[in-house]
Amino acid sequence: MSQDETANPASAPRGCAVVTGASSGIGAATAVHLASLGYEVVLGARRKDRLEEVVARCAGRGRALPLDVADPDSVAAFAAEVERCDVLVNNAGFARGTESVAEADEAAWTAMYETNVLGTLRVTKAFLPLLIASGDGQVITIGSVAGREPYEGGAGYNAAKHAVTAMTRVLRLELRGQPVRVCQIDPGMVETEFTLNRLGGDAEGASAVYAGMTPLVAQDIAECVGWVATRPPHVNIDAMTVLARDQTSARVVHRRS
Ligand code: 8X3
Repeated sequence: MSQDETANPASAPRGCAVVTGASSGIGAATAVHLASLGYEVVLGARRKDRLEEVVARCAGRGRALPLDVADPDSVAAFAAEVERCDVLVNNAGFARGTESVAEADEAAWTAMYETNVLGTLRVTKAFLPLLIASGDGQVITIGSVAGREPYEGGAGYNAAKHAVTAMTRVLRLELRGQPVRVCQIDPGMVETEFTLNRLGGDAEGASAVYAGMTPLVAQDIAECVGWVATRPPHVNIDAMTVLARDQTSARVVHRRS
């Protein structure tokens, strides 16, 4: 790819991008954005009906496949349907609960670990051969500020996302000499269904999280993914933390009264 094409990504022919958790939020916005940049996009998620709605916004360059990253058989079946992968966006993940360590719900911890950590591992493992074969593969994992900075009430999610951060860093080391770049993008507060899910559907609680501040939106992170993906092959953006201007660290937020 020439520097000119990099500067004007929409004009460049692209390869194939795989996006997990693509039925909503950051995953959906990323799939649509990568399609707008010219990528053929394979969208994976459990909710096939919602995936199809996202595919309809992918300019004819999207394909929906069922995927539950917490299920090894589902990951294997998903990967078997994909012949080419230049960019893998590991986005599937969630938080559940805000209990203290003393009150920790082990089922919630297990579920978070299963999807955020093992899910990311399974999908990455499944696609590494295609990424290497592409000659310029990229793994872009959506981590979280929670994987960089622990906060009270966040232990289960903090632990899972810190594990993701560790895995990303190890992968980067282990792929030395291979034609695969590895990046982790760590968003802070992004207004999506994330918080509503974390709080078990408590809409009032979820809107209080963003009260008086301006959070990021999914498109902000999608554009970061697109920028990382379209750097020239010799450039590896190792990590990127993206916070709203009002959020100065994981739990320090400026709110207008
Ligand atoms: C989401 C960011 O601050 O809710 O990954 O943990 S936070």
